[in-house]
Amino acid sequence: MTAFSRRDALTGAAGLAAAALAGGAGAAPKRAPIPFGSAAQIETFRADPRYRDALKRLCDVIVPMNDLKWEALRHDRARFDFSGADELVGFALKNGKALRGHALLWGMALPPWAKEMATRAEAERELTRHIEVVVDRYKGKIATWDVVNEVIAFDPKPGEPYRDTIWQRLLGPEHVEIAFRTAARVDPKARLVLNDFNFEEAGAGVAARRKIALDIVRRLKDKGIPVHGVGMQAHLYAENAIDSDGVRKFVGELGKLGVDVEITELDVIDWKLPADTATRDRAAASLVSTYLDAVVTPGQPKAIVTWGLTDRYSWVHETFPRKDAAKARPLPLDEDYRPKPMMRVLERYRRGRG
Ligand code: 9MR
Repeated sequence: MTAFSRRDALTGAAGLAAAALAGGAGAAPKRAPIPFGSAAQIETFRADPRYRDALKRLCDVIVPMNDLKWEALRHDRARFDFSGADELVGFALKNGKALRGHALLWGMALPPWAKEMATRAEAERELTRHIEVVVDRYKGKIATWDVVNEVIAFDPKPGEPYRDTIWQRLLGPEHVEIAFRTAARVDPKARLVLNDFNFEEAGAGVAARRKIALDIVRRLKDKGIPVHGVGMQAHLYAENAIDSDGVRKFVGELGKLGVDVEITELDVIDWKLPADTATRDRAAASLVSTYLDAVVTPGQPKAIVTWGLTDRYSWVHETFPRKDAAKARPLPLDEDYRPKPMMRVLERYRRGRG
């Protein structure tokens, strides 16, 4: 297989499984099926057999939620700890799932020693070595990497496109290039992605974020550094409208630069919606449908990945607690693993009918 077709297939067996599904009973597919996946949290994966079963049953793609972060791999500076990552990668491969690796460079989830790095040389040495060791270990197993995560400033000021992180402070804008260049050198067949959040709302700040993503991709391409995709996290706030036009234009522009998108961390933050569960579930499904419609109009996302599968476990519970006693319902399955309306929307795309 050529590098292109391998990357293009992304999910191998998983893509074929989705294609087979698309050929099943019911309406004909409108487009190529889009592989569906979820992030998997190691503690829950170990403790809850129903969680493992849901990953097996529903996913084409699995993303270790936290175990490929520096905090997990590098708590000890001298030694890499691959225990959690190996367990999830092994499970995925055994069950014919594709893998996304998250994330080679991030300003957060760093061990204390990494936050104390003091010189440019030290940061470059550690970053390069980290990417060499990690990408090499999973070469041929992890097809896609979030090479950089959340490097774009939250609310960018003119002339300050990058988020203030240890990497930006010590290496300047070059941190992005070093990361992509190193990942490409170690696994030339891997699909390399710039992953970030909030490309979907209206407003000048979000428009600036989209422009910065386009600028980064353009600059990498101009320098001959491989970049294949932009990961749109899509933590969707239920109280905010989707800027469908803005999303369509963004995905279209990326396409012109020769870069695909993928949805990497989809969930719905429902803290401001009324407590009634049916109302919330309908609103979440409708928001996800509006969002995905905008993304697929100009593009064919390589994958749609949710940040967990069941409302039983989600970062949204702690980070966006509701004012009433109701529990957040951010994900496609409810607390008892029953599919919610959002799951039906996702299945449509997985079957090529979205
Ligand atoms: O869901 C993740 C949570 O379990 C971790 O404690 C946290 C810090 O590592 O990261 C969460 O995932 C984040 C992802 O890695 C990047 N985008 C935002 C996600 C939610 O915070």
